[in-house]
Amino acid sequence: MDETQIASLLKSSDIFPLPQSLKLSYGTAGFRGDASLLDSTVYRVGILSSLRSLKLKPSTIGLMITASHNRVSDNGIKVADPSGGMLSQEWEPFADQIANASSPQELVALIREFIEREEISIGGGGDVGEVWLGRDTRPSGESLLRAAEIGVSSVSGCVAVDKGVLTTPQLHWMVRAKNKGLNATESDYFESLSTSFKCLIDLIPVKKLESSKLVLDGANGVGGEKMEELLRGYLRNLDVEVRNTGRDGGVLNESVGADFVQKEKVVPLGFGVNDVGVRCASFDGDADRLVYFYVSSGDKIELLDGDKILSLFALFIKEQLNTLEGKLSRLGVVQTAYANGASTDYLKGLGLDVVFAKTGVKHLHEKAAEFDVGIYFEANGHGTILFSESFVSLLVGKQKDLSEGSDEYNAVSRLVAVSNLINQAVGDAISGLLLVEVILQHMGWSVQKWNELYKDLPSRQVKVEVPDRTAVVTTSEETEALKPLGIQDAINGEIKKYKRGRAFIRPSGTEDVVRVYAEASTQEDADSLGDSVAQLVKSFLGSG
Ligand code: G16
Repeated sequence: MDETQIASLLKSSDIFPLPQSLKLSYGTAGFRGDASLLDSTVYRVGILSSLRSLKLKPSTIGLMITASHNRVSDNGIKVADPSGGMLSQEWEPFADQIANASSPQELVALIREFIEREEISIGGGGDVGEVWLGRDTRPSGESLLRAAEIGVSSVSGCVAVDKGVLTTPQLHWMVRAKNKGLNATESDYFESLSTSFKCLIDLIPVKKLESSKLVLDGANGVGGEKMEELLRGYLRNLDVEVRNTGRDGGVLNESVGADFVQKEKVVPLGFGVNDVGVRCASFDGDADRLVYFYVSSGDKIELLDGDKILSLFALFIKEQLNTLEGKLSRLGVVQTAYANGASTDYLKGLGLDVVFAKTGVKHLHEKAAEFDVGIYFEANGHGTILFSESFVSLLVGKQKDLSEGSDEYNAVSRLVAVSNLINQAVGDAISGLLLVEVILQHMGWSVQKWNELYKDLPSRQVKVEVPDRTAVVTTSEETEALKPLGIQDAINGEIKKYKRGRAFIRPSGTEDVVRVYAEASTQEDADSLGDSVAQLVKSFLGSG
């Protein structure tokens, strides 16, 4: 790193001093916190993204300004690697270090040491690193994006490209496409989704059900807006009414959106008794999560969460794979400890390989990629289907030898279309919604019929505010707490009191809380188990 580069970093980092006593951790999906404190963090992640781009040259990296499901006053950053997936976990410790560097000098020293270790050449001329920036609709997004731009361009040879307001999965999709040398604009994204959606609709053998209206809760965020754009410009015949677009004064994620609906299991604002029985869906703030629901009565809903979406997808994919001659593929599904026990039983009953990963799509994605077709979903609605490149090539090759219109030909065509429809980079509420819609039409199922695949075990989730959530340390699968000492024995004591009782605690990686999950054979028992475990958390860790 030459003197000019050092001077440039020192100068730009002076503009963004680290707020006093700010301690950040990369967390489940990148840095998050109160937006007013994040300028220095975003600027520094801008530098990191440039270094990543230079390291993996020639490649484009994505940097998304979003705090997803968190409240509107928060913001954060997600980084997309050239594959479109999350930033490699190997770089997270460096991200933590630079985000917490207390002075420009310390920051530069850390960068210098890192680029030497990683053998990244800066400013050698020729190599241009590129970072694509996107943001959600949060009011703080624009100024944070400017800080990211300064960070990116303070590394010699690197440029920032502002892609404007996007959903997180759109940016991941675009980064993946760009690095594969494909067309990578937002309209290419819409085009790819709508073309494969129409292809799947055309492949429905017999229309068993008239398509009915879907009502979408856009969480007052970017997803509703983008869904409307897709409907207006590409899928005019799809009957979707979008509510909670944010245009009518609603607040992002406040009593709306996938996180709210999935955790509270009540109707979001803007929905009510007039919607009883209607098929509804919710996105989260940056549209990487999707859940379905229908209003049963009053403010009560029947929730079809990520587990149920996973089950629907698994059933459909399995049906297509079974139609192919010969054993061509390994299909697997990935869940987390939050998966409802009934869903896991159902998936195992289908004869599927079910594996578990830690919370966080980065962990699930990695495991799903080990299969030819790997489906992963978190119960909160974040998930997708990964097709290995070799399997897609095999399908495309096979298609040429089959007679058009045969069952096998149609099954192969459906699988290829699904691989184009469903976002291969990351969980994507828009593409997930389109796939759910087409599968329901294919099966001839209403949302109620879909819900009957299995009955969820009653569950309860509680957030507990504590002085220091990092005092909770869990096993790698997050099902047992190793610290504070003694808490797991106390939790086990509570679990024993309930039929089909199951509970665990873990520190959130996106909010300053400890999460409690409880499951039991009745709702009353699940509530009671959840409350008593929350009490244990408070008594071991104190109240926040
Ligand atoms: C992020 C991650 C998800 C994770 C969620 C909650 O979602 O991408 O994988 O499930 O945070 O994580 P935690 O329980 O650690 O707070 P999002 O939609 O908020 O970006």
